[in-house]
Amino acid sequence: MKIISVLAGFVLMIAFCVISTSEIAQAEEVLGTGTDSLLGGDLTDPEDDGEPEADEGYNATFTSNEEPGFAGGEFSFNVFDNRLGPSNDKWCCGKGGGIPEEGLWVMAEFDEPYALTHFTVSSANDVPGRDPTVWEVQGSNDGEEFDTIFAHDGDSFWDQRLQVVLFEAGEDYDKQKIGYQFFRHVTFDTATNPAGAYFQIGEIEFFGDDSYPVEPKSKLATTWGRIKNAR
Ligand SMILES: [Ca+2]
Ligand SMILES: [Ca+2]
Ligand SMILES: [Ca+2]
Ligand SMILES: [Ca+2]
Repeated sequence: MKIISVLAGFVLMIAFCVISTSEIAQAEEVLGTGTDSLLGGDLTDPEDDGEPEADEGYNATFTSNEEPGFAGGEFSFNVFDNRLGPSNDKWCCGKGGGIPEEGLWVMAEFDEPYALTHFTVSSANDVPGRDPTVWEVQGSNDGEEFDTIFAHDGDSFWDQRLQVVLFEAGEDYDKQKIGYQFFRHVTFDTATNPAGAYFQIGEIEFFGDDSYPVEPKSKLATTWGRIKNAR
């Protein structure tokens, strides 16, 4: 009898451990809301001293296929202005006619390759229906052929405005084995696309490790990126 109850207790203990482990290993983490909840010091501006309106003090060159620029509007580079807030602190609100086949993307190019260790993406201040629902973070070493690092197709991650959500390698996407010199965020859909103003992102932070070499086989992997981009 005693052995049976000891065994039963043991089984219960294991079950409890398994359940709590799966809860601990939860996906993406909400860090909070507002500028103060950003991690800060990401690869694009390790010193957090960038002057967005002048596009100075950044360690990356930014490009985008929609509203490239920081100054004077709700342009795409505002995802790198180190701020969460209304109007000029965000990228909003999408091209007329809806999101194009290639998605809406904003890209940061660095002087050297980094393995993406973690990143944050934050919602902006407008209605939740404008938050990305189908989106990817992609890496490249020539700015033309891209590998998909993280992909999401489903509900929005953000349940509050100006909310900072963290995604980590090894938990939310594969631990990276190669470095990339280019990283971009691509949005393929939102809940309100393509009606009216249908898109927004508050801020993006990329963090990486520069000790990873670019592997030659990454050239093969780009075939997948090309198929994805052509869909
Ligand atoms: Ca800087
Ligand atoms: Ca930043
Ligand atoms: Ca701005
Ligand atoms: Ca911003």
